[in-house]
Amino acid sequence: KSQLTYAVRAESHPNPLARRLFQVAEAKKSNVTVSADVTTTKELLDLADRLGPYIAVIKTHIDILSDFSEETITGLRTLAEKHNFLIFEDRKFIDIGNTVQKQYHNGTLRISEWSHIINCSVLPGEGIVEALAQTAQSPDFPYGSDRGLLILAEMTSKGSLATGAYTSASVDYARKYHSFVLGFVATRALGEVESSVAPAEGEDFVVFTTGVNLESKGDKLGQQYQTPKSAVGRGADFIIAGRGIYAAPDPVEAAKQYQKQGWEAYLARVGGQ
Ligand code: UP6
Repeated sequence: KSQLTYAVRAESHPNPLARRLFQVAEAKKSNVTVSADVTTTKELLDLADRLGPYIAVIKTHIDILSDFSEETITGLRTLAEKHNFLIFEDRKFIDIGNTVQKQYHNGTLRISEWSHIINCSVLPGEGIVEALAQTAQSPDFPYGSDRGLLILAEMTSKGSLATGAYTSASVDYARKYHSFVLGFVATRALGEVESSVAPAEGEDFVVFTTGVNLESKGDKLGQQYQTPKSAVGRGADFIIAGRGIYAAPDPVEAAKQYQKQGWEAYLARVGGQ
């Protein structure tokens, strides 16, 4: 796990979107990603506007909206600018390269147009990462270096099979496609994981950790939680909380609390620098 501050990482990171991510965290003193798993555009934009000041990233599941439209896209983009946060569409691409290229760029959801960060599983093999990188790095792609990929290297649900060789392959492909891969969705830093690809000098993958909740140990469908402190201690650079924030009696108060705890844990990890 990184002992460097976000400010240092923002200066030295080779990837422009990773630099921006760390700049946002530093500027807002927040490593919180809110998982805004609501089902209407109005609820989504309302949450984004109210929580905007306290978060670094908003994570969407755009395909759970019952009324996705142009208004959703315009609203998200406007609020991302207003509050200086980035957008992460948690689509978890998992298919052959030819299909994911079409799901990512254009299509009904037009994900490439509005989402800075996307993620994929490496279950299909290396080709999925190659395909997404190829689309985003093609000369015709209009959003250039403002887009990046996280590899879903582990999952928080009970009995997850995203372990062992799967997690190792995640690290391999992240290293191989490091110009497009920002890092991982994982429960911990993965620097120690066995990999057949040698790390580049100064390798600095960003770790996003889901399953963060202050109150609860899990849900009835196998979700397993850890606290912000535990997640950041294990290497999370960004903590992702959904129900812990949006389903709290006062989501703004909850967001502030996760922001405080996430930031204190980060300061402790970097040694109060
Ligand atoms: N998510 C997980 N675990 C994973 C990967 N992704 O929970 O391994 C996503 C879920 C949801 C959010 O799809 O959007 O993170 C967690 O929500 P919660 O905090 O309400 O449990």
